[in-house]
Amino acid sequence: MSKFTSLHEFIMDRQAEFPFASGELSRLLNDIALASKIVSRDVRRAGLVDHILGAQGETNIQGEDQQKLDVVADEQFIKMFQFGGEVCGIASEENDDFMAFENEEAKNGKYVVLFDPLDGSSNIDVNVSIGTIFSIYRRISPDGTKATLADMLQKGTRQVAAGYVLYGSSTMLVYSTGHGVNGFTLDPSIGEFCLSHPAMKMPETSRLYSMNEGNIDICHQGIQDYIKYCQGEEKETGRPYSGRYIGSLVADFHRSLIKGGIYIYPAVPSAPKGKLRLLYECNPLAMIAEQAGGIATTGYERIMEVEPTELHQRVPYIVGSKKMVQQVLDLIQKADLK
Ligand code: P6P
Repeated sequence: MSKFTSLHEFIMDRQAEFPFASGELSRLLNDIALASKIVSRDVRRAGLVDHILGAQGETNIQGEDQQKLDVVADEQFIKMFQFGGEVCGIASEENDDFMAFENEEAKNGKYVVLFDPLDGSSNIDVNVSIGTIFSIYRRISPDGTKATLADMLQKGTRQVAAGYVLYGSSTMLVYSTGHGVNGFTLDPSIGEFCLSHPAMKMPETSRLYSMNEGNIDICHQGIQDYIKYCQGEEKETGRPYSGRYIGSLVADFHRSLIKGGIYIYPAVPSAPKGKLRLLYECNPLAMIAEQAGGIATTGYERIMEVEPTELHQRVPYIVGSKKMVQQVLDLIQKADLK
């Protein structure tokens, strides 16, 4: 039985590791945890929203407009960032443009946060796990001025922290500040995130692959070759691979982090640059993957080295166990040489 460590205690204990250990990043991480608890409560009630508390788009019995859960989550995080005192601006999957906060509390904020408030929200109706993904940068524009687009369009290598919240069978918050990866599970009976997965390491290999195989015939030949290998067409002896695809990025990624595996969302004709977003999906998970010993790549470039050019930029995404991703890269290179 190990000692109970709350997220708050853990952050304070590790504060000295932060490059700017003046407590600002600690407070920001605690703000994210608080907003996540509120979103977790709302997610757990989602099934009631449409069927008992009033359908989205209608007014509920309190006469309140029933909003889509991802809009509610987006507003929850934005409010937390805007008035938390550490953030001068944000970019969100739910908002076309970035937001430069102008209120008094935010003008001295030293950080910007890019996030997807509720990724996979189309799965809510079928009660499948969903997640929040966040990426934190130091602003590059002068303190005290309005946040700029340049603050948002920074390479993934410049993230000071990144992580995700998985609203699954339990609610977990997993994050890194560049000193490894740690996972915290929410104990709803006390409303605390408790350190449950210290020093997380992604297994170097596994037999779990995760891809929407509806794309198998319309993606890069090297990826087709890899999936066919996993399906056993060219494999010697040994247990077959298993396909696992939840269709919720955070859930599929989290499984790879715990059990090992590879997640692939390639470029396809309907999404020639890939489907997933660089800034608030791929980069934060790439930081977690690399900090845990994994790899995250477009197939040709390290994800965190991709130069951002626009907020909602998409990239092909291959992320997971080192040996599995390397095998895909080798097959892509081999296919390109033919
Ligand atoms: P497809 C959810 O919409 C999402 O952005 C990710 O969470 C998920 O991995 C992917 O899209 C699923 O996409 O095309 O397989 O339905």
